[in-house]
Amino acid sequence: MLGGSPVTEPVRYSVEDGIALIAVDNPPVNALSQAVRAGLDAAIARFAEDGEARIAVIYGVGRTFIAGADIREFGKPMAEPFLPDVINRIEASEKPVVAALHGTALGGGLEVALGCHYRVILASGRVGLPEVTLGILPGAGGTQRLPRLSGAEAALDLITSGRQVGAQEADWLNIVDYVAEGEDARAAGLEFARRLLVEECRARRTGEIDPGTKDAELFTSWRETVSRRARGQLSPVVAIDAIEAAYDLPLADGLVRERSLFTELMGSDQRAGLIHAFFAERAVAKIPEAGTATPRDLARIGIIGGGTMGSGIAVAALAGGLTVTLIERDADSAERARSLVEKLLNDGVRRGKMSEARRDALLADAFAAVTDYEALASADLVIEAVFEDMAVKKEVFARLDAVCRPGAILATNTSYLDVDEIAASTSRPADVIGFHFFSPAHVMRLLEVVVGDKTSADVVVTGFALAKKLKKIAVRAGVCDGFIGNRLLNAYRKAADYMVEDGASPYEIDAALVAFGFPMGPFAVSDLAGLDIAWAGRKRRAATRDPRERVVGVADRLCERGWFGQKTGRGYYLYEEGARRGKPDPEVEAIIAAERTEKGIVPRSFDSEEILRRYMAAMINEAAKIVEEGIALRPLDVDVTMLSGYGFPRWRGGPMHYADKVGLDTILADLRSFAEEDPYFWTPARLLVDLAERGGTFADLNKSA
Ligand code: TC6
Repeated sequence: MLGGSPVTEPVRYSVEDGIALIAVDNPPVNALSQAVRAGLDAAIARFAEDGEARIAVIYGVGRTFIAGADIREFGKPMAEPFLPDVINRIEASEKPVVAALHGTALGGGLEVALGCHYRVILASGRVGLPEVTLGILPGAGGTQRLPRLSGAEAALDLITSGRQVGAQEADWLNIVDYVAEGEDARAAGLEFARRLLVEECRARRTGEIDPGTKDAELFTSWRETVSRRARGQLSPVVAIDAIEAAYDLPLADGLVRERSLFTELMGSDQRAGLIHAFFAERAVAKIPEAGTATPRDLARIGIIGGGTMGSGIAVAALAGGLTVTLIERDADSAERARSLVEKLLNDGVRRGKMSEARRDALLADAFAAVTDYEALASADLVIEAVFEDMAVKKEVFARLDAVCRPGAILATNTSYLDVDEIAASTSRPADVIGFHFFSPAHVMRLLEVVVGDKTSADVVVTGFALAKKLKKIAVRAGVCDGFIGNRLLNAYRKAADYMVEDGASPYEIDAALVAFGFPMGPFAVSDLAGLDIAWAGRKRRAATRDPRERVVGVADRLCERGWFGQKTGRGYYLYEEGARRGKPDPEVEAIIAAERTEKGIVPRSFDSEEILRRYMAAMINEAAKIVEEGIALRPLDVDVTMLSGYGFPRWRGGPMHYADKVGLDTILADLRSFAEEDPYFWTPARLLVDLAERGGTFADLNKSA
């Protein structure tokens, strides 16, 4: 423990050379719990009374300054003292108060700093107001003080995006006064305070700065841009109203306006959905193997196959600090893979994610594309990303089994195939696992870690360690056709196909789902992914298909014409030369009409509400089966899969969170009524029936798991 007597447990007060040191010590991230707020309040009161202290420094103990409000308190009644009042009292101090920032000063943490009179930050520090990503807005003066320091444009940018900025940018934006070298925020704060004392600097209140005249056009254009970008999410748009109040109202009234908008958002379903997503993304790492096994070393990895997927994985691995050896079948293919990797790295340089020097060093020292499997003899992990065919995969695994060292992990990137069957074809099934990446693999955040019957616990935890290195979110999945994500996709795609055959157009369905918040509808997604991939899957499954299953032939008819989606210029949509957005295609509608006629189906109309109910019921029902079978550990694992891999609108929290909100009894009633037409597809999952009948929720299962 650092010196000083406790004010309340997580905040300590001490004095050194006339400088009051106010230490916030609330691991892991110094969140502003009620005890921290009370502690800060008491510390500032004590500082006011303390004749010995002429200036105060607030700093964070541990890895960060204050990372924001305590999110666990959201949704519960708020307890005094309220953060805005604490910050107002800090700002009102007659003697100067300095914030010494390090780590990530976020949300309420940055708002505390903005209420201080001076700010110093370590060069490695970052700041941001990420509240909109949690469905709220900075509710402790951030929307009023940031524009006063940085101007309207910067405040609009930072607050509506929630993006973090590094120390240097924070300095340019006038958010901080000084960037200090070193690793010690306390020391930097002390040194800065000493300078301020020498220069006889006084308390300097952000709230007293004149924000200047409002540029009404700027606000109009930001409203347009942000409404478009937010696509149904409220908080970024509402945050603009709060920022505008900084120009329309005096500080005190602006703060009241900000608080009222904050309170409104705090009560919203979107806030509940986004907070659920935040905690679910962290909870997915809590897996049974976590406490029982240690990850294996991961430095050198091999990748088999340098297509879109293999090269994307290579780039993600290089960016994560791993050495990559990529194997292709011949020299030309290896050269093509190398060019692809180079192109993706160049894209990273262009977008400012990587320096040219780093790219060059990675290509020269950390990457090789070769043809000889022997190059993998010392690899810690090999990920196979070849053609989705069991025989091809088994052949690759046999070769890996022969060349890889004992203890090397052999992973398949299959998106549907049986990981246990692949593992059984090797002499080391305990070392075999599925790592299902999503395309483009260097961008998409999801990694399904598919655990086979024989996969050992340390291989599983290594999968999670790999995801962390690659800045991805790992979700543990069991073995079944499609694991969590693609199995769900299969189910809701079928529901969409059934609606098409019964009378809806693919364009109506896509429009309904875009209105719900998905970036694209399922038919546009199919066009993007390539209809040929799903066609191959249907052919593979045809022999084992249950005769009771309803089969829609529309996609086959398109594929038979060579219409595979965007890449061929035609799929469900028609793509003009080079266009990424398609247009509805009357010929597709004619093909659908012919299919209906052939089956004697009289088309009926579907409104967007029915489209949504059927689509979501299919998704939720399959998800319930996935949880019931233990393929997903908990409902929240399904939510994270859909949020980070399938474009489910984050502010809706994922399908299971959404189901709880709609009510499981409502979903069950829908399923039972749809089951009257097609019991094979719509019969409700046992788990869903059980939960609905006893008034339970998926959230209950998250808590008890
Ligand atoms: C706000 O401030 C509003 C103000 C207005 C008020 C009027 N609260 O992410 P990690 C936990 S809104 C409670 O794995 P990292 C987290 O759940 C808030 N708990 O670590 C995890 O717990 P577990 C604005 C929190 O090093 C543990 O800490 N602030 C909070 O990868 C470690 O977290 C934000 O939105 C919190 N605020 O990243 C910041 N934050 O171990 C949100 C974290 O039991 N936080 N925890 O699973 C972050 O972005 C990141 O956590 C990080 C650290 C960058 C601070």
